[in-house]
Amino acid sequence: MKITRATVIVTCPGRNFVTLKIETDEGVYGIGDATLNGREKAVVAYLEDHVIPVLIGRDAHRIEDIWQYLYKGAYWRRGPVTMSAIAAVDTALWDIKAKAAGLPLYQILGGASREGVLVYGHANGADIGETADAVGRYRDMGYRAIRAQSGVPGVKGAYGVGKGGLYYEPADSALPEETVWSTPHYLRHAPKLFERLRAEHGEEIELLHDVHHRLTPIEAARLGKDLEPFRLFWMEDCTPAENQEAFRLVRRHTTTPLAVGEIFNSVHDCRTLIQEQLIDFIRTTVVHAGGITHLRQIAGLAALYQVRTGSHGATDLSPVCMGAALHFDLWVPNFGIQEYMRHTEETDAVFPHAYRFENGYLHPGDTPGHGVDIDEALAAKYPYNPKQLPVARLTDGTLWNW
Ligand code: EZ4
Ligand code: CO
Repeated sequence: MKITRATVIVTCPGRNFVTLKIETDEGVYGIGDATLNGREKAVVAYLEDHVIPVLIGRDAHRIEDIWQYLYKGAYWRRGPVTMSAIAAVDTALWDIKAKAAGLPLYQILGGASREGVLVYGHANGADIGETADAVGRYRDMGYRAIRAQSGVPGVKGAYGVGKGGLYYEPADSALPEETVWSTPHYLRHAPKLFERLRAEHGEEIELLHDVHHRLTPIEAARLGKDLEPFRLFWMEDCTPAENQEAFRLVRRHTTTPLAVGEIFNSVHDCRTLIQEQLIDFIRTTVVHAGGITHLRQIAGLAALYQVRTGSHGATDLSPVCMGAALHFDLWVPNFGIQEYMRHTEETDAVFPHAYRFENGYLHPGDTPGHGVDIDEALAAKYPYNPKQLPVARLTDGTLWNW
């Protein structure tokens, strides 16, 4: 089955998405997500200028060989742009293989290991009361696991606080918005949030929290300890992880489970974290970590060390990524949880999909392939609209980690 054509589709039904479509001489086509939030055009150029020309004429069934060709053949390995481009090709090829076999993708990977994919939603609020109410709304919708973030007194524009409603979108400005960060205020506030959530919502609901890289290792250790009474499912990205050894310090001090990896793009970004069992959940995704092929390798390493998966699933990962991720999640033996931020109705209309939410679980559906398509005519009605993520500065002006 020869690849005859590949095209990149950029669309902005509320936010920007980049999709790769690969067509074959047998009429079967596949799609893959290539969205890199705030850096979309870099991946578009990488695909159009450097990847698509070498794909034409190759056998679409040779997924592994094409992956190796794009990774080793580029000479320049890894990095978010390269790995998102490779991921898009890989996802589209798995879609094609499963469609050609007439099977949903999870069957090709090894079949279902569970009945559904446990997901967590996002409860945000300007203060603790609003967040507690938002948790209630997610419980009413059937969610069994909920991430909770709230505004922090003394901090303007804390991470994860929406502008109203259930929808949260951090990349909403043509040039990066400047926010202010105060660690002392946050460290005093966060345990109060979870104390209130446990008092109001009980022990049964799983609660998660995203620190979004704001703390130093010893501050993260302190927060982990302070959150222990509230039994979090995980504390995410408590400190930047380029230095994987930094997590040794956090780990030594707290039993709060740790999750990291949404900005990783390769198994080498998490090798030490996994092998030294410094984390409990690895958050690498289909789109940013080289596709199903590479994610499978990361999950395989993690399984040896009882680290479970907890893939990133924010709104900047398109429904195409979500569909592929759900097939992966249904199969992967060491599955933990899947993040699920609901897309807007406009986005769902551009990307018709087979996956569905029921009682706190997502199901990928049984449509052959990964079950997500793109309505190209509708996509064309939403032109690219440049948006970037915010930056954060400490109160004295020092640039910090957003
Ligand atoms: O800030 O996806 O866990 N979710 C997150 C997200 C990220 C965005 C960055 O593109 O941290 O909200
Ligand atoms: Co996060």
